[in-house]
Amino acid sequence: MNLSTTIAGVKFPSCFMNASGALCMTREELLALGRSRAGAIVTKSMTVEPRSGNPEPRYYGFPGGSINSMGLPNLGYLAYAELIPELKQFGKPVIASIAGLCEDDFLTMARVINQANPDLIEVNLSCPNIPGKPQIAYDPVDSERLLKRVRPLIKVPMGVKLPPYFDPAHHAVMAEVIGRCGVDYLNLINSVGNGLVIDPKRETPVIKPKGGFGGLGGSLIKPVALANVRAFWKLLAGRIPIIGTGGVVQGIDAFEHVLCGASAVQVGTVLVEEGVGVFERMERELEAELSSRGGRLVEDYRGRLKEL
Ligand code: IRO
Repeated sequence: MNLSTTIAGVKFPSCFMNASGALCMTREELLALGRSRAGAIVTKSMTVEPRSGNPEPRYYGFPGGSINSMGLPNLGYLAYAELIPELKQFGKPVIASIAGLCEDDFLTMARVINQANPDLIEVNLSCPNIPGKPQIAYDPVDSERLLKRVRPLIKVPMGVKLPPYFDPAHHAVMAEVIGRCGVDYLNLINSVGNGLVIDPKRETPVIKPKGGFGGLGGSLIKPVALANVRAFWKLLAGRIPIIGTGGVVQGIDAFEHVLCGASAVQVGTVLVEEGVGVFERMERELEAELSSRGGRLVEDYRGRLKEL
């Protein structure tokens, strides 16, 4: 069966790929994604300077999902610019994720990363874990200004990674911003920011940064992710392709994202837990799901949720 998909004119051999942040910071991790069945290689969000990130423990997995406050550990954009040509040799799309600590950082990185020619560039407006820095995409005015400044510097398709929104009015405002800024695809959603998981036995949070507050991922956020994919798919009338991220643990979760409007899905928590073998399992599971329904392509089901 063919699980390939196309996003903003770029062909992906499989609709499954890593979520930025999951096993994609070092050269070795990125090469392992290249060798795996992942349909793309997505880099860790990069900053201008290399960063070691927040103090540990900063990631915790539990049965329903995960919490993280990594704090943008990454090699710095110049290192990723150098790696991109090597990553492109795997013959699948390379998505470079950029996350500035201020607006000008996005411009600095966009210029250089664009020169390195990844297949797509993703502007991360939704990191929840930098102490003292709010998620940019929760401010539509800041988001629009930033996107309009960065857009002309990016010649490859430009995506935007958004945080979850919890009110239809917020979906509507951001969909209008996205529609005005030349965005080629959306990635929905980043982790659900500033949750708190505690260990009652030790009477402590499970992670150290920010008093234990961190971004939630995994199964427990799937309904939030699906709602955001669906809301933006409808508001933008299917004109802007969507990568669905959040709660993709089994093939059926990917199918649900597709029904809501996703063209591809990303795997975060369960990739960290299972390693790169997860892509083969997900492919098998989604193939079984599609063939049991008589469809052959992701395309056959995209956006086709039957509302009651
Ligand atoms: O803490 C992180 O590095 C992080 C980032 I940049 C993000 O976009 N989402 C997330 O859950 N963690």
